[in-house]
Amino acid sequence: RSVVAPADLESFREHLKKCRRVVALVGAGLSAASGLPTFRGAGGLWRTHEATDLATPEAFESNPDLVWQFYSFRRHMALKAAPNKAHFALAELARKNKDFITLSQNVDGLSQRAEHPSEQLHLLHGSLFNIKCTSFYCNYTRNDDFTDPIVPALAIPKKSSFAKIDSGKKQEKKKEGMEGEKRDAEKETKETLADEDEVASQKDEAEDTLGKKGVTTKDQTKEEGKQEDESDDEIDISDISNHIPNLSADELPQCPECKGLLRPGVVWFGESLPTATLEYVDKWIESGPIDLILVIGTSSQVYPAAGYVDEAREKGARVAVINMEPYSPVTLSESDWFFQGDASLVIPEILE
Ligand code: BJW
Ligand code: ZN
Repeated sequence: RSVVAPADLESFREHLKKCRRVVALVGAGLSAASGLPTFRGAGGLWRTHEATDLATPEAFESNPDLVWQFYSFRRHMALKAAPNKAHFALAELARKNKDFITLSQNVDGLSQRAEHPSEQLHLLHGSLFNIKCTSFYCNYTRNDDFTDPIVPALAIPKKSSFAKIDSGKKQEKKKEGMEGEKRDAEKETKETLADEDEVASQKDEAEDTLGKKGVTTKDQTKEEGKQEDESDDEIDISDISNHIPNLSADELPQCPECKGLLRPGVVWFGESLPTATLEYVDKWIESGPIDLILVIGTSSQVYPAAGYVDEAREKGARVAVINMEPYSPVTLSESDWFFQGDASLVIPEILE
């Protein structure tokens, strides 16, 4: 069953057939169907923190353990996720048309895992799987997409340990002098390591802690008329946030060369995008007329990425927006085509 209006589809495909130089600007919505949350809106909450508040050098400086726990969690989620049909369709388009490039704001590695030709994939905001040293004089950097958790202290606590914490808390309310049990539960949270059998439940719980289920569980279950699961119900977002363990500097990822603190190789607010990438993209945009820009699953609020839409338009590009919501800054009136829907369904259909 088609997810796009036939008239739109026809005129878009007609145009696409004639296109040579095509660019896709992609954002978090591309990976939403793979189960990874977006930044803004309902999914943009990690425990009680806004994802965008944690994506700053200031947050990392003042709270490296909190920010590392956020990124460790994101690495875990991304590794468990699989590329969806939109990642594969873009990779296929890249193989068919060497004049097509993807500018990705995503750091989740899913386009790479869909085998998007790397020379046509430009990572504007870095990668969760690149790790680099924060020491001023040290250039240590490595790509690491197999160590999860990256250090033991960053393992995602098991659901059972949250349950223990919560039941401990309940008893605490009833009885006085139960401090010991709570301390034990907290200790257990910290000591818990990821293990293979736990992967599925970790994913569920990961969604809980993200707020995807956690924030809305009660309302959603009521709406859907489902029986509330007792143990799910125990996990209250504000409780969980109280149990973000405080980790000391020596428990965080350390540089093997200078013992300095390592950080995720992503681009935070106020930081420059990778110079070589910016130069390549500028050159590509300047080097001739552009036929089409696909703006996929991005709120188009973050610069310089969002600015590429106007730059492409100035080079003659027609604009196709693919978004779940109609309110993105590049709206109906500014785009030549607007395909509302889940990118994982729309993209394979329009690029077919
Ligand atoms: C679906 C869907 C489904 C859901 N299917 N769709 C010019 C003007 C104003 C400000 C600036 C400017 N130039 C620079 C700035 C400052 C700043 C900036 O842009 N601020 C604005 C917020 C105002 N930019 C920077 O600081 C950049 N650096 C820079 O420019 O350096 C030089 C400089 C510095 C300071 C001043 C001036 C110059 C760096 C930006 C780095 C952004 N980093 C992050 C974090 C990366 C690491 C991490 O992942 O944690 O990148 S922030 C976050 O936002 C992340 C994302 O890549 C980025 C964009 O978000 P995205 O992908 O659009 O996600 P959402 O959640 O916003 O939207 C999802 C969309 O999908 C929604 O529309 C949904 O509807 C849709 N959707 N499900 C299709 N299934
Ligand atoms: Zn170092």
